Amino acid sequence: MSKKKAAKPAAKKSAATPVKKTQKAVASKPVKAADAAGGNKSRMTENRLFKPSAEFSGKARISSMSQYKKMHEESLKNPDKFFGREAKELHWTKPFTKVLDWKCPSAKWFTGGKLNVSENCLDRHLQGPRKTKAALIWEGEPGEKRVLTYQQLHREVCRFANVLKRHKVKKGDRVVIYLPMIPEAAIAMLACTRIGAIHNVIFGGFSAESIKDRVLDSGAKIIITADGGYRRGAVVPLKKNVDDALKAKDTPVETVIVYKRTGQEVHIEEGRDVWWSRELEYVDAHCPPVTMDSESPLFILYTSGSTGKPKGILHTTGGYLLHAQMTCKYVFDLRDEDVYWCTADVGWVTGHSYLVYGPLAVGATSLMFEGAPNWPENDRFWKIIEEYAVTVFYTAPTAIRAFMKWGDEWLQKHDLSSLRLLGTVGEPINPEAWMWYHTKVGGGRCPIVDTWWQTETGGHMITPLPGATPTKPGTATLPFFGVDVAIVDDLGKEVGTDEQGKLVIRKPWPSMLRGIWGDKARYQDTYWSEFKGWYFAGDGARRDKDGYIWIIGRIDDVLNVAGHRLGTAEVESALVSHPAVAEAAVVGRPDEMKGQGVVCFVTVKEGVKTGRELADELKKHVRKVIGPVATPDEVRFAVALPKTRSGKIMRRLLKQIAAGEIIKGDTTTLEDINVIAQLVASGEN
Ligand code: 7RM
Repeated sequence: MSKKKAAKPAAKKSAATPVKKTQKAVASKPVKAADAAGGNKSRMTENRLFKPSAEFSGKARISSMSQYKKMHEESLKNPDKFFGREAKELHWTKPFTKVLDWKCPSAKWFTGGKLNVSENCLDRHLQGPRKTKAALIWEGEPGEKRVLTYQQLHREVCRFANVLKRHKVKKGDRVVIYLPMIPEAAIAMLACTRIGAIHNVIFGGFSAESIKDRVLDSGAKIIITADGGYRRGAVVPLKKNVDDALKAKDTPVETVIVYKRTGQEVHIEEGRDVWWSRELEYVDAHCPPVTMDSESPLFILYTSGSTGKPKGILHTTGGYLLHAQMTCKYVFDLRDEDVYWCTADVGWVTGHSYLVYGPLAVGATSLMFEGAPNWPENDRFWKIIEEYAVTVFYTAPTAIRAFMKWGDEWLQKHDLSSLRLLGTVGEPINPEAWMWYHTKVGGGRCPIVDTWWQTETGGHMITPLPGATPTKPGTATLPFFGVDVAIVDDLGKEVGTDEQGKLVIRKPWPSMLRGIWGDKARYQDTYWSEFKGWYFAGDGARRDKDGYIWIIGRIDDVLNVAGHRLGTAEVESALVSHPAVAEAAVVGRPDEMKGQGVVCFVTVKEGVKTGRELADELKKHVRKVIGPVATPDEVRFAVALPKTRSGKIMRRLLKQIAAGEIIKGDTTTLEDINVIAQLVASGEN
C-alpha cells in the first residue's frame, strides 16, 4: 500500500474525537475530478471533513459527538438498559421480560414480549393526526400517481390479509411476493405480518429459475405476483416467469394471486390462479393483528454469495422492527413533516427496512417509485424530488455515478431545495461521487449518511448520525448504537491504524439475522466460524487515525499484488477520480510474478474516446494516486459492468473473464446477462 502523506496534514485530535478543523463545502464551487487527482487524493488520504450545520444539529435528535459517544458506550456496556429503554417506543401487546438471551450463534431479543409488525406500522398511527397523513406516495413508471394515507393503507392491508386467510395461509407459512414496485408490494408484505405469515420477496427482475429455487427452498404454498411490471418502457412478464417456475416438478405452490398492473394477457391456471381484485370482493376490512412472539420469524430474503446457492436470510420480529425504527429516527432523523424517498426496490433488504418497515414504524411519509432513473429521461429522479418536495433521499453509489456520467444539466433543470438529508448504501462510495452528491444534489447544505450494512444485519450498522458526526467523503464513519465493530487479522487480533483487516462484530444486535432458512450448519459456518463468538461480515476494512471505518469491499475480492493487499474500492476510486471515467471494476488475475495482476474494467463518460492512449493514461493515473504497486496490468473498456439489480458489481464474474475462464456459478442475480458477452469480447485495447 502506498504510504503517501495526506495532502493536508491532520490537525491535532483528541483520542477518539474526529472533530478537527472543518472545511465547509462551497455549493457554488464545482469540484472537478481533476482536483482530486491533482492533489493525489485517494481513499487512503482523504481528509476533507464536513461538519453538520448548526441548524441541522440544533434540531437533530443526536446533536453532538459527545451525546453519540455517551449513548454508544451505554449501548455496549449496558445493552439491557439501553435497548430496554428504546424498545419501549414499540407497541407491545405483552411486555418483554428479558432484553437479551445470547448463546452464540443464537440470539433472543425481548423474550416474553409479544407484538405485531403491521400494528406497529399502521394501527398505532390511526389515533392522532397521522390517520389522514400520507403513508405511501407512489409514482408508476408511466407516470400514474397514488397516495395512501395511514388509514387507507391500514384498510388495504387488512383486506388483503383476509384474502390470505381465505386461502388458508396461517402463522408461520411462507408467502412468496414477486411484484413490481407498486403499493401492493408493501400491502402484501404488511398483510403477511398481520397474520404471522413469513414473506419471501423476490426481485421483480429475477428469472423463472430464481423463483423456482426460492420457492422450493422456502417451501412457499402461495405466490403473489402481477401480470407484468414496467421497466424502461418495456413490460416485464412477471406472471409468465411464475408460470415457468411452476413447471418444475413437485413445487409446494397451491395458489397464485395475480394483481393486474399492465393489463397484458396472461395464462390463468384454473384451480391455482386467482385475481387480486376479485379476491377482495369476498372479504371485509376487519382483520385483527395476530400477536407474535418477539422471536417469531418475520421474513426470509435470499442473498447470493460468491459460492453455493443463495442463502435464505431469516429475520425475526421484535429486534428487527426496533432497529428499523431506531435507525429511521437517529440516522434519517425522520419527522412527521418529511417526505422521505428510498429508491431501493422492495426485493432488496433496503426496500424492506427503509422503504416499508422503518419509515412506517415512525409514522413518516414514504415515497415509492416504480421506474428507472433514466426513463423517459435522465432527470426522472430530480423531477420527482422537485414535484413531491422530497426532504430525505436515500440511494446507491451506482446511481450517483450514473448521474455524474449523464452530466449536471439534468439536475440543474430542477429545484432540489426541499432536500435536507442525503444517504447512500450498497457499496463503498468513492470520494468523487460523494463530493458530487454533496455539492450538486445537496447544494452543499445536506449532511450525507453513508450507511454500511447487509441483508444479514437487518439495518444500518456503521453510519454517521447526521446532526453529530462530521463526515469525510468515502467513509461510513462510526458504529451505530449497540454495534461493537473491530477490524482484525486472520488470528482475530485488532490491526493498527490504517491497516486493512477483516470486519467483525463482537456483540449481538437486535436486528441480526437469526439463521439461514433450513440450514443451521451453513449459518454457523458462514458467519460464526471464522472467529469464535464474533460475527464475520465478509468485508475488508480499515480504521483511520480518527477511528473512522473505511469499507474496502468483500474479502473475496481483495487483491494480493506482490504481497500487498489492495482493496478493490481503493483502485476503483482512483480510476473514477479521472475525469474520463464513469465507473470502474477492478479484479485480480493470476500472475506468475506478482501472484495477482490488476485488471480494470472501465466505462467512460459520455463523449469520451477510448483506446490504447486512454488505457495508458489511466494506468499512470492509478500509479500516481495510489502507488506503483497498484498500477493496472490491463485496462479494458466496457459498455457496461455486470451488476446485481441492487447495483453491486459482480466482480466474481469479471475475475473469470479477466482470467479467460468460462463463466460459472450463480448468474441468476445479474441484472442484464448481455453485459457478459460484451465483456468477454472486449479484450485489451
Ligand atoms: C444494504 C446492503 C451487503 C454488502 C456489504 C458491503 C456492501 C453495503 C455499503 C457497502 C461500503 C457502504 N445489503 N455495502 N453498504 N460497502 N459502504 N455504505 O447493501 O446484503 O445487499 O449487501 O454491500 O460489501 O457487505 S446487501
